[in-house]
Amino acid sequence: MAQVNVIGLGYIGLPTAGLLAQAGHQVLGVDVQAEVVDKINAGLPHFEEKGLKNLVEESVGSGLLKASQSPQKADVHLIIVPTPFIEEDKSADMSYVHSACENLAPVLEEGNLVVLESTSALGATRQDVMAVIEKTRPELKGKVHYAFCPERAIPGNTLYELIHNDRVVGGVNEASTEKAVAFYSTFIKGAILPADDKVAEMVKLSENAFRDVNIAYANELSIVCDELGINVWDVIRLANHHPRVNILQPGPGVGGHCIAIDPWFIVAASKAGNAKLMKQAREINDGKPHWVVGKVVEAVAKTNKENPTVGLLGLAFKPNVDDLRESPSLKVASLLKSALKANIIACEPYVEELEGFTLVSQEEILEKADVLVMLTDHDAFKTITLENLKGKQLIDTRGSIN
Ligand code: SAJ
Repeated sequence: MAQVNVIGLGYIGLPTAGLLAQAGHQVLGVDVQAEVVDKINAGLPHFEEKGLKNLVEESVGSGLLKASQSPQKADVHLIIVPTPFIEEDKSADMSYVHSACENLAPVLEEGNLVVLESTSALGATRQDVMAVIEKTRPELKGKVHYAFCPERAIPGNTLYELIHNDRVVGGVNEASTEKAVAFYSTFIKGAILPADDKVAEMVKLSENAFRDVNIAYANELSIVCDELGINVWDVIRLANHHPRVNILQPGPGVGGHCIAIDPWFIVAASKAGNAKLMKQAREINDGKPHWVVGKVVEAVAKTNKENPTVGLLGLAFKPNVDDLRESPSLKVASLLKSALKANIIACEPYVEELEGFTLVSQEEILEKADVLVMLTDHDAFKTITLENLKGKQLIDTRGSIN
């Protein structure tokens, strides 16, 4: 068993640190935020995720997981820090990765393994990790192993997916790949698939771009069907009976911090402009909230009321989570505020308060709304019946009510 530094204790870093400790490794979780470190040392996670509370309590209790603001000497160092999206030039902000590497460099020793897990632009393993470390510690050139190993876990089922999903591990040379494969095999039950760093980086981005392109197809189909007066939900349901067809679900757009962002890194990397389909898919999915707003504006006009009420169901980026990051539902809500004179109210069971919005209960929204817009189909909304919709206009972006 190894001594491991997990740098970055966020949505993936903390679960990974706990799972490593559970597998018997001695883990130091590193985070720049003192309050996060203190909480974890007290055995408490700082965010909600199924099973995480028990895992952190047990790992800290057994002495195998400790947290600190700075890394120590270890055999393996995993970098799992945020790489925020820079809207202006559609790039990844690698500054957290850079500072993680600068802090790590002084404790690194010959033979250590450094793995980048954060979603990154292509080339990051070499440019943003290896080169940054070698600048501070030139004497370690060629003596430290470097690899990229993207995570694939879905929020809401992170612990299960981290252990059971197959993982791609790409080293900067064969020895690095072998070392990383051997390490991940100590705690992952899925297959560990060897690659090189460039392939592994592209695998991560292309998985999310694949999904984005397929959702764009569903979103485009929904707009075409709407124009032609055809029920898209029936079309998809029936088309998917074909053994080789699996059309995804249209919605108000694509959100979250992964699928709506990663394809841009491929688009940016192809300087010759060859990533045409992926770029178009991004634009289709980003355009969907605007299309939904147009539909709501039309519906409001049809109410013939001077001051109608528009009720928005769900603001999170996908069902049954509290995450509002890059949420297309929230985008629709914000656009409607400037597009309409109407009263806008919203029901978001996973959020208590939200600046700039009037959040109400499901009961109240069903009572007051003249136009009801289904944006995020949380399970809680499954109780809504046709009876509830009498006298109202419905815009159902998820096809979950009609
Ligand atoms: N969506 C649709 N229609 C669909 C499926 C999804 O409109 O048929 C929308 C959702 O409502 C949401 C967005 O797409 O707004 C993304 O949701 P998601 O549940 O598909 O994915 P994420 O963003 O939560 O997680 C993704 C996953 N990647 C893939 O499925 C290829 C996850 O496995 C990755 O680990 C994660 O990105 C990541 O960290 O990259």
